[in-house]
Amino acid sequence: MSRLAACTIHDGVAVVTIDNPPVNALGARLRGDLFAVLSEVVASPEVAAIVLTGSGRNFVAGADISEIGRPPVEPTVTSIIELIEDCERPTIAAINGNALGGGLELAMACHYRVATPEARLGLPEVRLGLLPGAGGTQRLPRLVGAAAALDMIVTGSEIGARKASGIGLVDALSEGDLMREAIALAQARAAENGSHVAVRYREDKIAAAKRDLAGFEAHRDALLSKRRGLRAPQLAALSVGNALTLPFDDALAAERGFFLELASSDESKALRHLFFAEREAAKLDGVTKEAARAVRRVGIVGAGTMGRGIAMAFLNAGMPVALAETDEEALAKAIEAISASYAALVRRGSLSEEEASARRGNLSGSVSYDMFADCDLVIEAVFEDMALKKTIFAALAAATPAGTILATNTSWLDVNEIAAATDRPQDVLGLHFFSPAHVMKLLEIVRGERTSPAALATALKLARRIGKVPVVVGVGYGFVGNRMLAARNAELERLMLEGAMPTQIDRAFRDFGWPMGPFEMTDLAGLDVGWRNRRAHGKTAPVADALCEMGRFGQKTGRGFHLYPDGSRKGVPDPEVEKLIRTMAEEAGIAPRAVSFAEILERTHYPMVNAGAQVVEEGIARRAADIDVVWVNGYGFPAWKGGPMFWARKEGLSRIERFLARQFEATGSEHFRPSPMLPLLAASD
Ligand code: 3H9
Repeated sequence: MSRLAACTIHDGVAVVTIDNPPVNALGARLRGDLFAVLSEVVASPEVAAIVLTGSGRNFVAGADISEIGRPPVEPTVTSIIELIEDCERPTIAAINGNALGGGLELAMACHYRVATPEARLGLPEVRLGLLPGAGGTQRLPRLVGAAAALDMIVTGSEIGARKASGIGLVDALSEGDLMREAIALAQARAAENGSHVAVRYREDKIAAAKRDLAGFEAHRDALLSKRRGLRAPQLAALSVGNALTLPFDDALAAERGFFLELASSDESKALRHLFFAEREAAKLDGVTKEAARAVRRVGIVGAGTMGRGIAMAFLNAGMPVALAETDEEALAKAIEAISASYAALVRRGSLSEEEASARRGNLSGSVSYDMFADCDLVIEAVFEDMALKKTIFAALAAATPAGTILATNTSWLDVNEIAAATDRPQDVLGLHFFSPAHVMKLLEIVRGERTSPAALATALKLARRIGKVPVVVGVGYGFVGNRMLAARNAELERLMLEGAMPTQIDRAFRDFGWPMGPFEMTDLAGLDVGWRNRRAHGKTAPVADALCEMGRFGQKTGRGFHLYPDGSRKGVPDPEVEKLIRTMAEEAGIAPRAVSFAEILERTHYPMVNAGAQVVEEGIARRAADIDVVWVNGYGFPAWKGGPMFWARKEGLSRIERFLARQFEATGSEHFRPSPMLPLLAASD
């Protein structure tokens, strides 16, 4: 078996290279090889200095996430770090790419760090519900100061090498040949013959932070106030604070204790589940990355809210976009609105004028589909009308050469029927964006019966290029997300009539971890949208319909399920709505009663899970974990609960099944009919 770490000697400098594709994660086998190589090098009298580097695009992407939570296997990352740190000869990390988590901790064990300008550095552990567990919370503040360390560790965000060099994390940037420069630095430092101070002994930045403890605490509290209820950021901040108050080794021991606590927490299990689920969701049997076609220019039909958001998603990724509308006025309005969005970002300082004008320059428009002739992908984003969509697709197929992918942004409709309106269904698929399309991460890629592997490969590759998290789903009313959303919301009207007021229901959802409750969400989106849809399909929702008849369309009219006084965006309970609900309940002969938060959650979330089981049963979702990715990235399901299907297993599938069966027997409502797939989810991913 080949070794995952190897050493070569260059004029007395030992270059130790880590080679553990795909990302050089510090799994048990690599740790064993690295420890063995380093032990030899450190003991060798021939070696004047050591350079540590990675092969490929990564220095080291951190601990092997799949091993976290398992019993530790020697040698640990900490023993490797001690080996490097105790070395009296100069040690240099040559950072050739991502140095993340345990990877950056390894680099900080070295005396010096040289990086390529493209390298990215960070301690993203909190994103996995962890904290840096190999000294990161102690060494980073010693290099960059306590405030900058807090920023990086509590938010988990990475920084580029230039910024890292500005704050003292990197000693030198290598604009040329990294290895040559790292070896030259190693030789120069070795020739100095002086002592090399390990990071753990550098106290000047710690002393500076101690002089302004109040400033540190204020900064910490501001960062934590945005992350209430999450354990990892709290412990991470506490651990950085220990750098100012405890001796190094005591603070290190405390960090270790926090790491072990977090590694077995539900929060971390959920976030690690999502890490792998997102990567699995982007893979498809029989579809290789190589099959993807090049996409140089994207066309969009329909420049309403969705069309504009989709256009911005591509413009933001530096891609040219051609926008089509039915008349010049609507087109001009859309182009103007997109320009105004960029101007607002420039005013706020989050976008440079140069970048804004590059994005505007990439946008063109027309009322004719002729401009789509040189597009590689055209996305239709008009309203949900099957006849209209079919007409558009027939016209698009005629206006574009074979091979141009034709996508619909439909949220509900049958992609196979739309594809059949063209003479090349193999080029047709669904690209379901979520509003606002340039912000929300999720992209449901809807695979039609005849969609070609090449079209799917292209969509998957493109999704990553524009920063989306793709999930491939099958054709079915509402696909995965909206189908489950309908099930989640099916009991809301009934709950209100039984006595749970909108404010109470929203509160129960927020307490669960949703960013907003279902009525706050509807008030934001506008009640009229659902009302129009219900009328079109002969459906009713008595309370919501009555509110619409009163002209209460939500935030935009200042009144919906809640009241929004003086243009406020935060709703307050409205006695008029509560009175209306009580009157309607009385007319329907429903006696009001106290409804608990637990009941609200069971009657909304269990049917949602049940619908999730149904979409797996029907093959619309390939696996339960895909559903979790959909809900966390598209609907605001709390990531630290891992998504609805992960959460359901924790909640107890048999408990959910029993509840549904009881409700189904009592009410006969279809959304309560337990899916036979439900108990099988225990064994699925
Ligand atoms: C840590 O370090 C704790 C320490 O403080 C404690 C030490 C004691 N482990 O994302 P990609 C796999 S916690 C295992 O598609 P990219 C990934 O699953 C860790 N596997 O590539 C995928 O596998 P597959 C802190 C990992 O180029 C493949 O590699 N570090 C790991 O778009 C390619 O991944 C992090 O949180 C890992 N650490 O992005 C960094 N990383 O092909 C996590 C990746 O089978 N990683 N894989 O699906 C990343 O952010 C990105 O992967 C990275 C590359 C930016 C590195």
